[in-house]
Amino acid sequence: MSYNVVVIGATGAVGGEILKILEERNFPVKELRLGATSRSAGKEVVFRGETYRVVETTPEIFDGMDIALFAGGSASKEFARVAAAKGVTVIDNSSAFRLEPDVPLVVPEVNPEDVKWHKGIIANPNCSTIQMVVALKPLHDYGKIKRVVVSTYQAVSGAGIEAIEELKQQVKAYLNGEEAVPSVFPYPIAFNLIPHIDVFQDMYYTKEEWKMVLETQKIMHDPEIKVTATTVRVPVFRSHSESINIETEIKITREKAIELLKKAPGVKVIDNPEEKQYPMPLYASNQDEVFVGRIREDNTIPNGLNLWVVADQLRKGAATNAVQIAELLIKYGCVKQNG
Ligand code: 11C
Repeated sequence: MSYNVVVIGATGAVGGEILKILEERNFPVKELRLGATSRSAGKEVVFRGETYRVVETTPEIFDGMDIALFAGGSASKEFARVAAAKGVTVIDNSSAFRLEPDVPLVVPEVNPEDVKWHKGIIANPNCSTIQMVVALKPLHDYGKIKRVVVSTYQAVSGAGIEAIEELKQQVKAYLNGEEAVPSVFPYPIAFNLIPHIDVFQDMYYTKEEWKMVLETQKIMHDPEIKVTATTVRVPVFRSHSESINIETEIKITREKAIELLKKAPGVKVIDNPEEKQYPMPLYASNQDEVFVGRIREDNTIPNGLNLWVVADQLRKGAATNAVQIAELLIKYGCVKQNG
């Protein structure tokens, strides 16, 4: 069986990855439509050797479609409920619906069954949250995590195609002795770090930091799990890295953590200090696994563990996770066919 699929935001960083991944995973696409803003309408995109013209997103684009993949941004608020009302199953990568009680927030390695209770929209979590929960789930199942302290090192592509260009331009400017003029970010990002992602909210934390708290609790079905985050933009093009400290109810040794993580779906352990082997963004890019290394017990508390977690946030942190959700929906028979 194959499905009519519409991708909204098809020309952006995540939209482009969604198309690549649908193709790579041989997703059963019958008809494909591509929507974007009026600015990107008219652009051409090649999918499975055929050229498709991107059109401006309007309510009509959803007519007769079975699955809508929204890459993120303001189109979700405007059109996701419109699409769902037409019987289209929406997988949404924006933050608009993630905490709505009638919307499952799904990471297939963690809470796959949640897709079954969707009411038309399934939310794809924030990229920083996805890679963290994939790594934490096997440890939580074994030792019950009480508290998480995470600091992120987030690539510029998390902020879109313009941010990638901004880093490239600033590196060139710096090397030419010219001034690096910021536009996407509030300060130069080349040869700098910016401890500020998204807007500031309650208690001087940013929205990105609150996402990591609230989304983790929802995905893990554990409102008791305490998470505190510091999110930082770094001059890396692709793949987010995270330093994660956890405190568990039951002690997890380094050896046990390695054993649990090696068996966990979607995780690849790279942890060989003698050979200088650990995950790094340069090598995680364009891959779908969540890479975990630098696994060591925290000797300042009885049941503490430190981890270093790296993943391609455009793939596992966004597009791959969204396509995996679509595959789960098909597997569980949760997609209405309208075409
Ligand atoms: C970043 N994590 O790196 C953000 C982008 O909630 O899906 C993802 C925003 C989101 O800037």
